[in-house]
Amino acid sequence: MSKVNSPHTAKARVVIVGPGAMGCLLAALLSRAAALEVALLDYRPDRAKLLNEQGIIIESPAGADTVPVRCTAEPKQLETADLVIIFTKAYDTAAAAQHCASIVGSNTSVLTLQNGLGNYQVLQEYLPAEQILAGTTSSGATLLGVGRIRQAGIGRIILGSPTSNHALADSAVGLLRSAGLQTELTVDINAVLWRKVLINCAINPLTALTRRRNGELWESAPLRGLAAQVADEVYRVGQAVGINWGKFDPRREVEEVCRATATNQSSMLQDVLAGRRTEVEYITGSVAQAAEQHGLSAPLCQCLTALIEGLTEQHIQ
Ligand code: KPL
Repeated sequence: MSKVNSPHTAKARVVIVGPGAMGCLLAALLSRAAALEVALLDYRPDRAKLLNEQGIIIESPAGADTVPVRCTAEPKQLETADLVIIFTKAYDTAAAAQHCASIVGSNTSVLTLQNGLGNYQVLQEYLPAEQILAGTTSSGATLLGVGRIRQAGIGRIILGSPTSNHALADSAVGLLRSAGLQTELTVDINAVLWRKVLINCAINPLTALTRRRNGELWESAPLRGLAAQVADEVYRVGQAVGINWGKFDPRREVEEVCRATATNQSSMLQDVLAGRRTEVEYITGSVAQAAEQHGLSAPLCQCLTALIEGLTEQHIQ
C-alpha cells in the first residue's frame, strides 16, 4: 500500500492527530502552506476515508471553502513526521500518543495544543519526554459535521518546552510561522497553560450549563459575577501551585476572551449539545485536584465539575 505522504519530499511533514473542530482548522490552515506536507491522523477508518475524499470545508459568511487534506486512520501509511500536533480531546491523549508512536522519530517534535491540564505529562509517559512541546491557541472553530467547520477567528499560538528544550520549541515556532500562523515561544509553558485553563474554567462550564455563547455569558450580570469568581479561584490555586501570573489580570482576561469570541459556542457547550463527553475533568476538575494537593479547596471548580458531570454522565462509559 502506498504511503499517504511521500518519502522523497523536502517539505516538512506535519501530522495532526484528531479531526475535531480545531484539528480540522489547523490542518486546513497548514495545508495552504506550500512548504509543508500535512496529514490528519484519525482512529476511525470510515471518518478518515470521508475526510480524504471530501477535504475540510470551512464555512464563513462569505461562503464555503474546501481544502483538500490527506487523512488516514492507519499510522503505518505515514512517514516519520517533523512535527506531530495532538488535537484530540484531553481524555484521549494516552490513546493518541500510542496511535502516533510509529511516526515519532528521534527528531520529531510532538506538540499538544489541547485544552486542560495534564496533557503533556500523559504524552511524556508514552513518548520521549524531551521531544514533547505544549502550547495554547486562541483560535476558535465549531464542528458542524465531519470535516465541516465554522471558523470563529484565527488567534495566536504560544508554545514552549516543559523540559526546557527551547531549541526544539523554537524550530516548531519557525515551522508554524512559515505557514503564516502567528506563533510565539514561551520559556514558561506552565504559566501559559494555567492562563488558558483559567479562561476555560470561567467560560466553558457556565456556557455549557446555560447554553449561552461566550459573549452572552459576559452580558449577563449574574453569570459575569460568577465567571469572575471562578477566575479568582483558579488564580489563587495557581499561586499556590507556584504559577508566575505576572501582570495577568484574571477578570480582565476572561472579559477580553468573551468579547473576542462573542459569537462562539465554547467547546464544552458544543460537546454538551452534541451529546459528547466533555473535558471538564481536565479543566475545572484538574484545578480542584491541584487545590486539594496543595491543602486548599476550590469549591466553585468542584461544583462546576460535578454539575457538568451530572449533566452529561449518561455519555461517560
Ligand atoms: O478555548 C475555548 C473553548 O471553547 O474551549 C474558548 C477560549 C473559551 C473559546 O471558546
